[in-house]
Amino acid sequence: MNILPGQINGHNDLLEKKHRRDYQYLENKLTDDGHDTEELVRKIKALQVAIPSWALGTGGTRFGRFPGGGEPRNLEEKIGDIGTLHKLNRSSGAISLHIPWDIPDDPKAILDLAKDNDLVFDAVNSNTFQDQPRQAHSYKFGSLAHTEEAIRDRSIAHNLEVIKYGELLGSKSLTVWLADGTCFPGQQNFRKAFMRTLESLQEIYAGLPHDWKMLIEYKPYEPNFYSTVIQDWGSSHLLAGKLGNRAFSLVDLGHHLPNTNIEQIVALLIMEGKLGGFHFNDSKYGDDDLTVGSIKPYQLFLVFNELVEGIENPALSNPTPAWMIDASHNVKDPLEDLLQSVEAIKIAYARALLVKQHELEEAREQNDVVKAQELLQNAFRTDVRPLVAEARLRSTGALDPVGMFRELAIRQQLITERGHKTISTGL
Ligand code: PSV
Ligand code: MN
Ligand code: MN
Repeated sequence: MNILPGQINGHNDLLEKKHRRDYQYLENKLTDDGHDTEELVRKIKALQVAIPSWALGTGGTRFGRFPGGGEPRNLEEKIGDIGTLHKLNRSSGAISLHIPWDIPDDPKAILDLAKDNDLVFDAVNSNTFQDQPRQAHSYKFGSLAHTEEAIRDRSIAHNLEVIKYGELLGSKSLTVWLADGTCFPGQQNFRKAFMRTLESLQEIYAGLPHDWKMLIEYKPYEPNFYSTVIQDWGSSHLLAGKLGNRAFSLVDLGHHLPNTNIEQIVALLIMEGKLGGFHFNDSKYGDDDLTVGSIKPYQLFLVFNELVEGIENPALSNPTPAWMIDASHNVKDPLEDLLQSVEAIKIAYARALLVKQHELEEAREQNDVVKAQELLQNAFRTDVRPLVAEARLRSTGALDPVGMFRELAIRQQLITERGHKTISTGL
């Protein structure tokens, strides 16, 4: 979808008067409160959140899928869709590929197309949870943790192949999420399965380019429902620690049991310099991949508070994590949902930037519980939307990305171009 700068300017012209009023009010308030608004805008502008290639089509559930039409039919069209998002919000400038769902048959052409759309390739994701057509070995009973060496070897080879594709596209990290685990007590020896996983990961790590990271994702259940080999941050951290300094844990917000204190996990992983990646979504019951910020915005803010404090703290040396949205839905337009997701992430980030870290630390030292809570909630209760909009405006994005998506009838245009019934891969 070609969106012309003139169209964005036209949209912004209509909204700018109101935006200026709102921004002026917030700018005065924040300046009075001791914040440097220019610095805040600069930081918000710099935040880029990768879009996974599997989030552009309707995800569906095991009970059915209700595609909305005009969904991308191949990698080229997926890149086109992410390019559209990026033009609108200027914060979706990276794509995360899943192999073999999105094999770049002509990597050079794909790279050029991504460049034309102002996109870079973020982490590449391997897939050893689904059998592919004509695959000799089945992942039914696991992949990197499988009891059979031939299947472990096949899984290792797949990961190494994914790295090769990533290298051609300029990616710098491999994300490993495993479905390996069990559905029934007694099915597996926990320690042996873990050790087999470690050994397999060691072989992949040996093939990791020197400037790459390996990101190890954990998940407590699904598709296995009794145990998973990498069930929690402890298991992931254990593996990352044993592998070496280019291996990190990846936190996916949806991969925790209800009420887990995710912000505390983030704080400790950053303390260890081992938080490598972050997947955003939200959930009410489980890993149901709802839109980030739609259910627990305060939790998201608290997580960002740890991320901001941890990453900006000169005493700590955690690298900036790879940010990615990891959600797909059945009832929303996927592109509108991604615009909402990026906006929710930026709002949480902007609010976290308002936390007065020194004062918070002082309150903590003095056990002033009320003051600590006030400091956090003052930041959380600030309506930062004009700040986020200002950052977008200054990056040549649209003041109201979802509004503009609708004004331009982008979905209708995609349906005209691609048709109502399209097949796209995705979870
Ligand atoms: C499955 O839970 C999952 O959503 C993981 O979070 C991965 O990041 C993603 O699929 C792709 O492998
Ligand atoms: Mn994930
Ligand atoms: Mn997930």
